[in-house]
Amino acid sequence: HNRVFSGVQPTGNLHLGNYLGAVSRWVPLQDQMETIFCVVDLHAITAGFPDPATLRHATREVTAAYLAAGIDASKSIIFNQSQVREHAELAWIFNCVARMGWLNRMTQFKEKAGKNKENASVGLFAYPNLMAADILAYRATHVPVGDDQKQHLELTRDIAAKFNNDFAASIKELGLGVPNPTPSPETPEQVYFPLTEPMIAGPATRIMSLRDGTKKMSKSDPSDLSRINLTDDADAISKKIKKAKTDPDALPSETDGLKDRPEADNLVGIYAALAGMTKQDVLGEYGGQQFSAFKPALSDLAVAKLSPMTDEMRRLMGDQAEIDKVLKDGAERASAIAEPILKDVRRIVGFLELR
Ligand code: AQP
Repeated sequence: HNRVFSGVQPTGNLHLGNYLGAVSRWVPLQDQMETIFCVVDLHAITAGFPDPATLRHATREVTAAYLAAGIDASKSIIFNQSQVREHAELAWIFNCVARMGWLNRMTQFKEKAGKNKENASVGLFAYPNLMAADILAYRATHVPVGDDQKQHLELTRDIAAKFNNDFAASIKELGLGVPNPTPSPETPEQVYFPLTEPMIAGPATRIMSLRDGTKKMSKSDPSDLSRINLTDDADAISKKIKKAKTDPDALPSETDGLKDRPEADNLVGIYAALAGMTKQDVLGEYGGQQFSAFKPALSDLAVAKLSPMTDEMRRLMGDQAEIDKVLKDGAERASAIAEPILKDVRRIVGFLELR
């Protein structure tokens, strides 16, 4: 059956890109499928260990953001990655499934490691294997993410396919497979892992920096003016939108007119996503107007949408015990799914069972 898995790293303030590209899109899925949402703290140490107190704070803050955005702990499993051991264990097995050549092609590693590749952590390089383990420890079928994660999702499918192939005989012998939903002469009849589908759609799959329309909005951008944080108050939001880079022209009346205007395209996309409209609808309303008129409208909309969430996050952060309880309960429910899957995987691979 359909099962959704997704997550966000506790590496700093969540921003509008994380919200529109990921978390906000998870909310309606809760009523359609089984949903599992993780705070991926094991990923948060790959680019250097944050200060331990900062990491603890960020883990709780991301949890608070999930809850404030409308993720409901009675409908979804909300948990913290390091509290479910199966992620790390399956990641190790996947380190031995994935090929160096596959990981060498990952553009995010190249971007994050920068010029100093020799000094990047091994964890940063192997990050996509851990992400595959996050998803496949639940045999999840769907992963809603922003556009930047597309390549990692393809790698997850490659890992699942290679595992299914390499262990086809063992899977069959143990009777642990399910019929291959996409049969072909080259693939086994019985498979263990699904080929997970990415869910990347809508006007906000890639929110760009407010300072540079060619760079994605990101937690690690040194300029705080480049992003709207979910913890920003109304004044900060207005100031950042006012200062957002634009070109001097009026907004076009058709989406075609946004080509080669990355900053305009980005602001229209943000408006569309926040209002639940298409970009064309936004241009139908604002086409022909100057940014001096559009920006205040965008500010008002952003404040109206985000401030109730910010208030709720602040309230939740005042009750640490409540957040920790949500995570504990979530970890128990997540483990109940992942433990039997890892038990199968150990048998498939040939590890002796503990008796
Ligand atoms: N700019 C973005 N537009 C749309 N979606 C985005 N996502 C991230 N940035 C944008 C989506 O948010 C989810 C969680 O991302 P993450 O925190 O796990 O890692 P990230 O993609 O590395 O996020 P950042 O904010 O860009 O952090 P840094 O600066 O550390 O790299 C994912 O679904 C992602 O697609």
